Amino acid sequence: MKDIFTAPFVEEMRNTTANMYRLGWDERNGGNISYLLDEKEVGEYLDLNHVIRTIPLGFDATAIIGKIFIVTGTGKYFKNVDTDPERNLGVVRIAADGQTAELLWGYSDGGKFTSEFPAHLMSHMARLSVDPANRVVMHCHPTYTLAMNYVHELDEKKFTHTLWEMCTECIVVFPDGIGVLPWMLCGTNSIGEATAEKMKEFRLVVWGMHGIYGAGKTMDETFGLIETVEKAAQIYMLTAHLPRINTIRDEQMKELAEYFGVHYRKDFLNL
Ligand code: 2HA
Ligand code: ZN
Repeated sequence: MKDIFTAPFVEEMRNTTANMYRLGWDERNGGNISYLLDEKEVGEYLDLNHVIRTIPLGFDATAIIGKIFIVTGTGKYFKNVDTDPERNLGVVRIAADGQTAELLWGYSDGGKFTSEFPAHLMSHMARLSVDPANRVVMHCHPTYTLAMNYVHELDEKKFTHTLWEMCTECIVVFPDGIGVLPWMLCGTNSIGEATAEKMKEFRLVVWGMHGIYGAGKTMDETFGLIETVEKAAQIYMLTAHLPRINTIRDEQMKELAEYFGVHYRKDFLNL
């Protein structure tokens, strides 16, 4: 059996959480990541027949029975994942009853997965239904994106359009746009269901006045989506109070999307 501390998926979780913390997106216990793993790969590092303990999920995950995830722990700080991954992360498998998670590794202080695990798993199910290659769901509190929530209408079309205007590459990076939810109570199944509903349509979902969710095939894709939104939101917050002299026009965004061959939300442009 190989050493789990050398597993690429553990390394990716360590690097990504450290990066997100360094960028100021994950203060205190803010943020969470779940990463769908390949059973064969996990089997090289862990005995798949050895369940440390079981943890109730609190909702029905029948659609993903047997799937294995590495997930950040509840109350844990991204700041600390790199130095103590076994305490701050866990590898869990959805049990045959679809109602419990089987802990295969981690949460070494008796902890459990993030309180946002319902939103994560429901989002995984929603993304997998439209993209079978989806692996990652990521949540964080990026500073400028959050700041923008207070001064910009929380409307999907308007929010997406404003961000597309802020950097030339935005419409190419997230042509599917951004779903927006109003402020809702976090940690609940209801916000999970609402997020998953949006995830059928979008890889990015803003939680009004809270943060953002991203989903993708790889850690890089998912991180890159949020990073691009955050960059655009930063440009917006640096310029929103100043007279606008230049802008990227809708015809230019259309030109970009067509040149790069992306399927974009035509209804989010005003043409
Ligand atoms: O886990 O970010 O939304 C901490 C959070 C909750
Ligand atoms: Zn949060």
